[in-house]
Amino acid sequence: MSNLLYLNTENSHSLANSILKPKIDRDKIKTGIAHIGLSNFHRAHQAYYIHELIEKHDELNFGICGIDLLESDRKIYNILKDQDGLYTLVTKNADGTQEYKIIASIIEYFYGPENPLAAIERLARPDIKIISLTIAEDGYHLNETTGEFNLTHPEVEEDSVSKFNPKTVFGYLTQVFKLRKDRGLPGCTILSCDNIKANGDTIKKSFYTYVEKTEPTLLPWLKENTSFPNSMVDRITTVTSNKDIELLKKTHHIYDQWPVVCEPFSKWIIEDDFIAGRPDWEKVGIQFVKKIEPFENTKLRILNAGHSILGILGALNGYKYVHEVANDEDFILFLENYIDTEVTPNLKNTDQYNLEAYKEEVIDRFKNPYIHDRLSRICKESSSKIPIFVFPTLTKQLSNQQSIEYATFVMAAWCKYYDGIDDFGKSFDISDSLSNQLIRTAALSHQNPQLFLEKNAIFKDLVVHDLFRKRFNYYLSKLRSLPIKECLVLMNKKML
Ligand code: CS2
Repeated sequence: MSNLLYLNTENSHSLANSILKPKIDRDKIKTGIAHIGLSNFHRAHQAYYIHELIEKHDELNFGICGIDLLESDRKIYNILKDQDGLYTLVTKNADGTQEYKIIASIIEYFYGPENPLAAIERLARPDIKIISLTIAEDGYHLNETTGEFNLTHPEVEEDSVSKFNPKTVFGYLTQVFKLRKDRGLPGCTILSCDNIKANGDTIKKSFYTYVEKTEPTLLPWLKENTSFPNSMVDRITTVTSNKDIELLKKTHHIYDQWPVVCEPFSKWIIEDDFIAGRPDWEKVGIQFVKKIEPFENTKLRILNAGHSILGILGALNGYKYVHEVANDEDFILFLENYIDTEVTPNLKNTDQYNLEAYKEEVIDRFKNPYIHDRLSRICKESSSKIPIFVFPTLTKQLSNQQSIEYATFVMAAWCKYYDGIDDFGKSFDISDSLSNQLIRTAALSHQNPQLFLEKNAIFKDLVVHDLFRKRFNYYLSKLRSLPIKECLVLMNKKML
């Protein structure tokens, strides 16, 4: 393709005006945030907000230093290095229009596996006021049964021995704060941006547990010099496809090796507890609250659970994308019934969220046919998502002696999902760190459905509920004898 521009600083000056090219003088930006985990989500969310703040409000003190810690992050690290941290954010609207913007807020990047000490040294410098994280649900290493930090996880154990070549975020942060303390430097805020319950409290508790075991004399200093606000993050961000890369070449003559594709909706609510200061995020629409809990519960139990439910049920029917499932009335009616009957009775309307309106908005977002959000993304690592997104609803309903029918049906469908085959006989891939165990126990459940519940520690206390066990057996036997679509039609008519 002629006059194709490789995305980097030099070429960004000659970009066509149609692609909202950055109106930012990057030389003037100072780093104030280090972000661990340069996921698509981070690039569509926090890095976007910081970009807006720099571009529209001249905030120059909170540029981002990106730090990747996983082997699997090598590719994005290399690409960002190649492209001077620039990438294109493609927002796909529900009416088929698209907006493009080159994001310029990531100004430094480090790759832990290549040079852990360089990453530790960078994080220890006092210009960094916030260390934020998107390390995904499984990056927190929580014990599947107790929900507490898993000190016996192999990587955690390894980190406590080989301290200067850490694998986990806990190993890194310990060395970072040890350096800050020894050098008489100030602490900073640790801001979790993952979809886990009380994400700030969780990382704090896990980190303290790790430090207590490995570096106990650091703990009192940490308690004085760090803060851990809870936050609720929201923007559907999909897996980038080759088509997205090609389209950018065609429409804008840009070769961006990894653009990010997301929906127009974006929200971020944070508890205002930043020990070393923060940007004026309110200017770009970020909200600050005293207690995150009602906002977080609503989002995790409606949006994220809704996603997982459409993902699991849809995969059994051979669907590939969220919008396909969300535009199928039988599936969406089931989801609405689940939300109305079993989720919203345990949530509160807030100034921010009218639950009925929130549900409708979420379903409209799922229906956006242009973002092509894959079910495989949604179902990936379900074993660390379902306990956060669905179990609280089940537990609440059980303790209030209210309906558990829809949630239990979903659990039975989740078991069937690990048979790995849809109702048309086509197999699909399963990607989960517990996949061996889940597949094995799903196979055992053909003889005895209870084995799926009993042999997967994630079900914890749910297993003791006779009613849950009975209904699980019942729905699993139905799902193994009827196609999912037929089951849903009957469920929706209350005839199953
Ligand atoms: C999804 C989330 O991973 C998942 O299962 O539900 O990534 C979801 O798209 C985001 O939380 C939206 O804010």
